[in-house]
Amino acid sequence: GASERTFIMIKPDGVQRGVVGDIIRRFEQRGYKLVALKMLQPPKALLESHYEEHKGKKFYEPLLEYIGSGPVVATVWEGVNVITVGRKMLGATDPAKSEPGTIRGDFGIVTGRNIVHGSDSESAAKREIGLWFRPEEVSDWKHTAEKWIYE
Ligand code: YYY
Ligand code: MG
Repeated sequence: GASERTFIMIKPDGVQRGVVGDIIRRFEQRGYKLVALKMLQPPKALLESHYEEHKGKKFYEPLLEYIGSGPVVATVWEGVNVITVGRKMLGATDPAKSEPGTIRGDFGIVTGRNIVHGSDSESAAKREIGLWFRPEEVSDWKHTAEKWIYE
């Protein structure tokens, strides 16, 4: 598979629960490369764009209120299959259906407080990275361990 990038965001509940470091650790430990990171209080317009596919659904307004309620930690990770594997590391949307060992399965109980966001496709990843980061905020750097992570 080709190397790709995904957008992973630790939601305000993840920040409040004190699991920012744990979530970053899991991706680092797996071998993925951190290429962008920032904490911010997301403006409403950004969240409307980010969640535009859900506009009109019954959970849309509470979702925007929840994600906008405090600072989030926005990150971009790079590696082979990181979009699909990243989603597996997150677990199911509903933490009750997430396996233990996943982020949501280890830290969450209900869908409306599910700790973390991850892009679900290549097109979503591109779109979300572009929404949350300016190009110069994403670092190109060489992982010196790369030859020990990939064959
Ligand atoms: O991509 P993912 O976050 O796993 O789920 P989505 O179906 O895209 O929904 C986005 C977000 O909305 C979800 O993480 C929690 C919230 N949500 C909700 O509160 N209630 C639902 N029934 C569905 C989603
Ligand atoms: Mg989604």
